[in-house]
Amino acid sequence: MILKPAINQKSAYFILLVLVLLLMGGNLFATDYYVNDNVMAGEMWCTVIGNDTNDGLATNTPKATIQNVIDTKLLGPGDRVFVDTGTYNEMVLITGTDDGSGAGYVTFTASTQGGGAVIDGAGNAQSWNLTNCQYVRIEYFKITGGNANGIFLQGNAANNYI
Ligand SMILES: [Ca+2]
Ligand SMILES: [Ca+2]
Repeated sequence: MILKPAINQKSAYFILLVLVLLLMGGNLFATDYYVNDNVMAGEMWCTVIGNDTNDGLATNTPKATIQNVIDTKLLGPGDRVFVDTGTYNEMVLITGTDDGSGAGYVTFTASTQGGGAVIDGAGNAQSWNLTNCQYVRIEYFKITGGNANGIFLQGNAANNYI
């Protein structure tokens, strides 16, 4: 009889806490990823060259390609992918599976040290392909060599920041 109100109050606080955490949403559980090519020269973050068998979660375990981060991880609001100095010969395809939301962008940030991060689209139709994805931010990249389109947006690709 005495305990019951106390338990109910605890339950109320717990529910309130859960609601606050839910409202904070993706940003609370946001993850940073790191990518580096196979050359160490003027790196901004990474301490070793990249390898797609790495988990990409730390500066000493970077992945080698941006696409491998997208393909092996589930990106969501607030997540950031730091792409270190170097040249990346790939077409980066981002879809709604790995996009952000009104709660936060998925951000791809290039190194601004040394020669920066260059997406070399040679041999690919595009360097970046955003298909049916929203709230993706792409910043500081240098884009070269794309056959047709440096950055290609199609489908419902609104609210992106490039
Ligand atoms: Ca994914
Ligand atoms: Ca590098």
